[in-house]
Amino acid sequence: MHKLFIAFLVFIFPSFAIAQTISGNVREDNFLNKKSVIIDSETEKAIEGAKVYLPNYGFSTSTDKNGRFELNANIEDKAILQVEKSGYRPFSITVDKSITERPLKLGIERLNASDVFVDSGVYHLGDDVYSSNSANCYQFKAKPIGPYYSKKIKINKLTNGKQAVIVFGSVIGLDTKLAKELGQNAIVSVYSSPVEIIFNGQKIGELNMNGDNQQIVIPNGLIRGNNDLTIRTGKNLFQYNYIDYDDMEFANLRIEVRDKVFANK
Ligand SMILES: [Ca+2]
Repeated sequence: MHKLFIAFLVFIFPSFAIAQTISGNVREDNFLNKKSVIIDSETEKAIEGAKVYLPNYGFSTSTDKNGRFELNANIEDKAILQVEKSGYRPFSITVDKSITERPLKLGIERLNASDVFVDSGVYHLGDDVYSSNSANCYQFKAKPIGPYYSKKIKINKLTNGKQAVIVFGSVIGLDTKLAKELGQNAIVSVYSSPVEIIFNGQKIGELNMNGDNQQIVIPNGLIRGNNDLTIRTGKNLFQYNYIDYDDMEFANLRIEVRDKVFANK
């Protein structure tokens, strides 16, 4: 799992350079005496007084004057770690017990005027019924809000060459076919449909795997002044007697306006 985690980080790094897309960056640093550190991603200066949470373990702490913090929580499986500091974008990253042995250097970004919507909360979608082999199952402490998350969002008309992008800071607990193939859970034979992202009544994308900073572009033609965003969790495709929603959690949802990246030939 750790190898996969690193591979994902390597994968997202190039996109940072091209589109300034990710909400922070992560580097391993073995010289920190087992303390992780929070820095400003631009100036690389240590940030004092940032709040650090593990919502599913009921743990919270703050960084010291050198930006350092220690996790005195017994992390048994992957967990969402959240960082909050006023003037900065809420930041989250999925961690596991290796963080106590291999501390992290986390770069957080200043709030951006192009952030049109930010929800720093942790939401649990599903029905609270799940297998003990589910990805991250036992750490769901947030009460499920049901199969949907829904929000009304104002977006000003986009100028030429701009696009709006939905960013999921962290996603855990998905038991989709892809999550199973990637070894993100231990369920042998069954899987769920992906999470669907619905914008003004149209499905614009899916979440198929767990991980940080997953992004979905909103087609410009769908954007109005007032918009409906719905995130609907999947369901177990092998349970025919009743609906078994896939229990998952996401944190740090936001919508950013960015320069358009042209993918068409
Ligand atoms: Ca379920």
